[in-house]
Amino acid sequence: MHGCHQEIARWLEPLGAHVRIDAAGNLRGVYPAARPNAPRLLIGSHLDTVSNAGAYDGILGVVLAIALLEELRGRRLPFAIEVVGFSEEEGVRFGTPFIGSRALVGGLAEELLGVQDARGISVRKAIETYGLDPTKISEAELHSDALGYLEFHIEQGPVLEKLNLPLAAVDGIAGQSRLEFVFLGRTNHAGTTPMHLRCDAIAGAAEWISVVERLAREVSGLVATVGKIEAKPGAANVIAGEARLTLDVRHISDEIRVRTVEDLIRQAQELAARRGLTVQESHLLNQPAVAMDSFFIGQIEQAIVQTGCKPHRMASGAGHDAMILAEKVPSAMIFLRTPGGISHDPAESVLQDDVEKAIACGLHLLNQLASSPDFYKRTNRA
Ligand code: HGY
Ligand code: MN
Ligand code: MN
Repeated sequence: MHGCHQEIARWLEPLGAHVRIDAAGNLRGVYPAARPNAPRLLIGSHLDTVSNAGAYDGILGVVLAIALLEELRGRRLPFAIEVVGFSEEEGVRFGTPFIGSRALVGGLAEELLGVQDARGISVRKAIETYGLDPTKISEAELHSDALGYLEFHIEQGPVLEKLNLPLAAVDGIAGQSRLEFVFLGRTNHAGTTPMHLRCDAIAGAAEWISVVERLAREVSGLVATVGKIEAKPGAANVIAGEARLTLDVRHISDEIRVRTVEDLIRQAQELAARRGLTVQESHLLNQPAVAMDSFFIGQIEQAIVQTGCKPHRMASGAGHDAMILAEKVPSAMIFLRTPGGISHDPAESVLQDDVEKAIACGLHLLNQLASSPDFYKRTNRA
């Protein structure tokens, strides 16, 4: 991340932006306005990735923000532009997403700083090891001069490709629940233990995983994923005594999502009891669905039309920092088509022509906002 921040600073500073890394590890690059003490518009995305990721999820939103500054060719607007590269949006290392963006809305709670990674290193320790001071996290918070937040991001799904559209305005982001389940049975010998005398944690977890998939297939718009499973002791000739797995549930309706999680917890407990297992679940995230800002959505659609493309509105199944920023400032997203709908994989890609259209759309958007009296009337929701 040090190297990534240095590279991005090398792109931003020649454009006249002042770059710093805040105490939550977010890159903050401010491109000044035409006059001092002007309000600011934030444009950015996250710089971290999932393991074995593609090359566009997150970073494309930061690079597009920098490309817009380049396209301004030194022109200053009535508002400053703050390019933000968020840390820890994916939640891979600490199990909890949106750590960097929470710092901007004052949501980086004390207990989150204590959460540890697989090696027992806490968020607080990781911040110190990077060379930052976790006691200064409150300084990362947005001030009342923030007019809003825009995020360019790949769709990460098949919708725009099916519609043969390059760009879309996001009108809402699905809520997401993340939990960890631990099924506990009894380790035993694979050769000498008859089937009816087993308390097999992996077999129990496997039965429950098929329940997760079946339930999600039955509810429209619901997705549920067991993305990680670890078994102990993990030997071919030993019946597993422990199976630890993650659950990710998403839906645009919070009521359906929460009810699904409750149902899956109940079914895990019933199945465990039937198999002589115990099961413990821990809640890692309960992120409500978030609507994007209607003024921005209208402005984005207008800019898409100006770019010569057909406007389209859609919800995002993926979570984004915009859903955290929306707690404090009007926020919105512009999606770019994802060829093959493939993401969170090295095969993730974008079409260069779509990226050019995204830059043109972003420039139309900046010019629209620069001349919009309504834009300046907006105030922080803080
Ligand atoms: O998992 C997600 O929704 C996103 O990629 N952070
Ligand atoms: Mn992602
Ligand atoms: Mn992302």
